[in-house]
Amino acid sequence: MRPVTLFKQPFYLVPKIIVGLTVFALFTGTALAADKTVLRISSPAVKGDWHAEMLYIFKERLEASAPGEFDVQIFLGGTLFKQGAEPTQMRRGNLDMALISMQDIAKRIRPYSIFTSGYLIRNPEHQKAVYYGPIGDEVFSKVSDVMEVEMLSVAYLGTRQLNLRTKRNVSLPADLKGVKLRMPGSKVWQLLGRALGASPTPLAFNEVYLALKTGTIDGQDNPLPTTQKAKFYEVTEQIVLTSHLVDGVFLTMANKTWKQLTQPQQLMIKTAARAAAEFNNQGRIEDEKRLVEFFKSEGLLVTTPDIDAFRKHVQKFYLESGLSKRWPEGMLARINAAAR
Ligand code: KDO
Repeated sequence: MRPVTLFKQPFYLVPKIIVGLTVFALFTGTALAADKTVLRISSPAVKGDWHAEMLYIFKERLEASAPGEFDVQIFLGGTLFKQGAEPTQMRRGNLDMALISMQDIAKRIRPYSIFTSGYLIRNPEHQKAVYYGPIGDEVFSKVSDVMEVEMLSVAYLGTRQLNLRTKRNVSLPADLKGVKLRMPGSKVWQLLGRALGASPTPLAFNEVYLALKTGTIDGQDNPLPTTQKAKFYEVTEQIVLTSHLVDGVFLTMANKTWKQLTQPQQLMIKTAARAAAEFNNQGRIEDEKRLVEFFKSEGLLVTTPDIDAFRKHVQKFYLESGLSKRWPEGMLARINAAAR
């Protein structure tokens, strides 16, 4: 009787086959992953904020339109690179994509500080008219030449409003005298803080919550959806609806990465980037309509100052600042006249 031997061979073979298949799958899997173009995106945005969520829409759309070609990896909260470092990291070849701002761009291309002025862009539609028209064509090509970054789409970041740690009567810019207002860390941002009448202090976005909580700053400015998603309302008492900057961020790709792609791939990336921005815009605009009620329900005081007085003060401040002397000839009129 040799029944056992009957099963010997299959039992030996099964583990071998499994090991063999696993090794094969691992190798082919690795090969497939290696074939994909990895696109790493960095942003200080917090999870749940619209411009963070739009990155997942970008990933979804791109990976669906080019199955197996791309592996989009998203890093939020400034965990990969800190706020403001993205353009340099893209130029150095350490990062493929980022959301960058005109304030980032104005650090390298000084005349573009014009796009960072308060009370200039009027609303999200005007913003699109500016950047998806002849002005945008000119700006995008200059940014590509100077900063080695391809501008893919513009996303409405929202309209920036003041958010104060303790209640204060704010009707005019003079009422902000001495208020330690956190602004992001670059010269043009600091100028905006001064133009509003406050004492600006630079701080990275991801440190703002703690600074508000501990009282190292008196306030911050951001669009309402960000003030909600970053939970700044938990550590502040008032929102002042100054509406001082219709803000935007640009989804961008390092030229180093861009140039390695085929034309059809570039087209798919632009299409996905535009769709992602549109998703952001719709969500954010809706949120801005409903959030005043939300903040009130959370116990915050929401006030509206004399916006005309703020507008006049801020515009005069920019025109009289040294920055405006470098603005491109005729650009102010072109921006004001931009329409779709
Ligand atoms: C901020 O630091 O206040 C700011 O709103 C500036 C924007 O340009 C952008 O960097 C944004 O932060 C981040 O994406 C976080 O929302």
